[in-house]
Order: sequence, then structure tokens, then C-alpha cells
Amino acid sequence: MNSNSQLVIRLSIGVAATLVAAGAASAGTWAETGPGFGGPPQPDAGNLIGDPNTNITDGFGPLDLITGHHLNGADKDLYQIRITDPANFFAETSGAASGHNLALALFDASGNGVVANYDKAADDTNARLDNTRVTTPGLYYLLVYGEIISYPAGPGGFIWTPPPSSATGLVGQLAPNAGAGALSVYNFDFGRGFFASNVQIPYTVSLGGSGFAIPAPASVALLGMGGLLAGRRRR
Ligand SMILES: [Ca+2]
Ligand SMILES: [Ca+2]
Ligand SMILES: [Ca+2]
Repeated sequence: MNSNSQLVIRLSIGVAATLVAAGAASAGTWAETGPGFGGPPQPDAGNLIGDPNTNITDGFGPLDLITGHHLNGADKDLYQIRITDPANFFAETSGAASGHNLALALFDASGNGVVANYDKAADDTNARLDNTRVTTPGLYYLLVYGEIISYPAGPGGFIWTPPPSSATGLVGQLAPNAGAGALSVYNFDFGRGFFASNVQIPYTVSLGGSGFAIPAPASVALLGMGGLLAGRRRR
């Protein structure tokens, strides 16, 4: 092997590694990133717009799946996504662990509430957003949180009214409270139980009509794939 081809392989592997580091390893999937937190430590996304740990998703093609963890069921994880096709938009959690109760909320690029859902059906602790209240493509923030301790709020109070204690089956696509303002804080509402400390509870969110907040140019993705293939062929 001459030095030129070694250089090409090194560059190709470098590009591929960069894409992996950028979260583009699995097409269409974003895994929660952030500093290790809890025990066992898991990467943790921030919970407010502008938080350096809030996950600004980037990658190539559609965004189909987000995977993450909630520490003690009361965590709040904020992801910036791009809704590309409102007619086909949905976001749905799955795998809510026993005792956990997932909620989803969508905010516009300025943090104003668009829609929230606590329970996708009666007696179902997973949550689902559909496109009832989503009509415009663009950048949004998707909040995945536990219906346990705290709820998103703005200067004017809760953006969506917390569900009554012990309720499941608060279904529907909920409009934000008028006058709440943009997401700026989480208010407390001790309406639900707790998990033991340092329990990391996994969740997944399936998405439709969505892409990464920062779309990778197709040329970069192809270069990365070409690099992987070149590296494999020449080994
Ligand atoms: Ca988390
Ligand atoms: Ca978090
Ligand atoms: Ca729920």
C-alpha cells in the first residue's frame, strides 16, 4: 500500500468517526447525549432552551427514533428537532417502565408551547403527539419528561396544567395555557410517586415527519459511507 492510499484510508476513517461522534452512526436515530449522570451514569440532555446540554440533533435524512433515559423517572430531556412534513408528524413513546409515566410536549423554536400529551390512551402511561396542532414545518423542541415531579412553565405559570394526582388517561392533544409564556423554568407539583434514587429508566420516542435539527449534507454522508467501504475493502 502506498502512502497516498494510507492517507485516503486515514482521512476516510476520520470522516466516518466524525459522523459517528456527531450522532449520525445509525441512520435516523438520535441517542441522548450529555455529561454522564446518575448511577449507573447515563448521558443526560438538558431541560431548557439555551442549556448547553440540550440536545440539538444533527444527522442525515429523517429522524425516526430518539433513545434516552430518565433518572428516577423525574428527568426532563429537551431535544431540538426539525418537523419536515407536518401532515405525517407524530411522536410516540414506548416502553414506559412499570411505575413510570411518560409525557411529551412540543415547543416552537422560541420555547412557546405548541402541544402536549400526558397519556396516549386511557390506562396507558405512554404519550403520543399527533399533528392536530402542528401545521408548520421548521425547528421545534421536543420535551420528554416524567409525569412525576415537575412540569414545564413560563413566566405566567404552567404551560400545561399538571394532571390530577394518580390520574392516568389524561388523553388528547392539549393546547398550551394562554399567558404562560415561553419555557423558562419547571414548577413543582408533587402529585406522583418516586422511584428509588439512582434508577435510570430507558425510553424511546418514535417520530414521523421529522428530521434532524441540523441536517447533514448528503455529500458528507456519502463521503462518510464511502470512507467506511474503502476502509473495509482495503483491510
Ligand atoms: Ca435524561
Ligand atoms: Ca435531563
Ligand atoms: Ca403518561
